[in-house]
Amino acid sequence: MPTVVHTGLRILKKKRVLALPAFLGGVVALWPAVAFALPRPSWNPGPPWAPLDPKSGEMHMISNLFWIMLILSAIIFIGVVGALLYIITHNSARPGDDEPPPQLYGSRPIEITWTAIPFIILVVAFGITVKYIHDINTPPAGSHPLDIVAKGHQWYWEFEYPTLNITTDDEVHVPANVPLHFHVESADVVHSFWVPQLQRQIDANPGQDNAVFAEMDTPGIYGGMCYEYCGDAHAWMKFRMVVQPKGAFNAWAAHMRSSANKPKGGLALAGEKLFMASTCVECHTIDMPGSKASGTAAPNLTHLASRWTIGAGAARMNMADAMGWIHQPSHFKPGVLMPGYPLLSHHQIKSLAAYLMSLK
Ligand code: HEC
Ligand SMILES: [Cu+2]
Repeated sequence: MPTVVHTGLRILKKKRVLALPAFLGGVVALWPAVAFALPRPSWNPGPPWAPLDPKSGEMHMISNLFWIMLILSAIIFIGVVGALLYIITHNSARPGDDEPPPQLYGSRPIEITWTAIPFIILVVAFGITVKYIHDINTPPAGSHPLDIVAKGHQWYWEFEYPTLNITTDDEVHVPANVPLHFHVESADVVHSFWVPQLQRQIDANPGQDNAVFAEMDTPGIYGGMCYEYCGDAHAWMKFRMVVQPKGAFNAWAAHMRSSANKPKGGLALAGEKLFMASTCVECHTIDMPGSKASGTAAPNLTHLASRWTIGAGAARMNMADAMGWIHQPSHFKPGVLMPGYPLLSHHQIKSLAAYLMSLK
């Protein structure tokens, strides 16, 4: 062996050299565990093991299918590895053996057995899968699901309830124990819609109405986001699904239908005037009688301040972040499709933010 290789191997054997890579490897392995163990605000949930904690009829089916397949695979794995170990320990040559062990060729019963067993397993797995796919795609007979359009935009989700006359963004509220029909669409590129605890993942394709049926069983706040890379700010395309008892949901829906708060005076009133006279109205909608703001290229701001975040999770819902957002939204969300307003004075930005914060 050349001396260089020899010395190299000797150095590698010394523990000190391996300590650093081992330490870095440990940090990389622990990182996600620590990150997800840190406390999160209740409105920003989403542990990575969420699919194992289903909270809707549909997710229960998917979860059951996962466990059935896992157990089936585990039985096969243990069977194969067990047989392998048995054969290795019982049939290998021993010291002193001079003949190879007896060889077996062309046994019909064995051939039939090891063809039939996988065939039966696959037929069973196929049958169960087809049944679950069918059940998941079929709303309960005779039910009239509540229609909700979930439309992906670069980079936020728009939610429309055609029968309730509501359009909102970033937060989708749904009643518990009511069948739902999500119409998943896209306004631009391909996105993917998923709340891991509540419904199956599905692509949002432009010009296509992809159906997801689900019925939520436990009120709570559930985290979702876009699961298909869709451009610069993809990682900030978050949303929440708020599952509420029916009464609370109806109250929310009534509030969403009401027109925007009209400031009585002060900064907020100045902000409203400035907003209506600025380019904001080209992209954003504010629902109220005689409103100039009816743009559809951006989130509906009618009840903005009732949400938890600004920019689909990128900034917090408070004065300071609202001001920062108007001044330069790309500071919070690189790539965002809203222009900054660096030429507005501090006072103008403050009044705009005060107006936005009054839109409860
Ligand atoms: C060219 C179109 C355009 C104009 C003009 C525009 N915006 Fe926006 N705005 C957007 C888009 C697109 C988003 C969504 C950004 C995202 O989350 O990716 C947005 C998001 C926002 C949000 C966050 C909404 C939410 O649901 O979290 C606020 C607040 C906002 N804009 C305020 C304003 C104000 C105030 C003005 C005028 C000073 C303005 N915008 C002008 C396109 C625009
Ligand atoms: Cu997306």
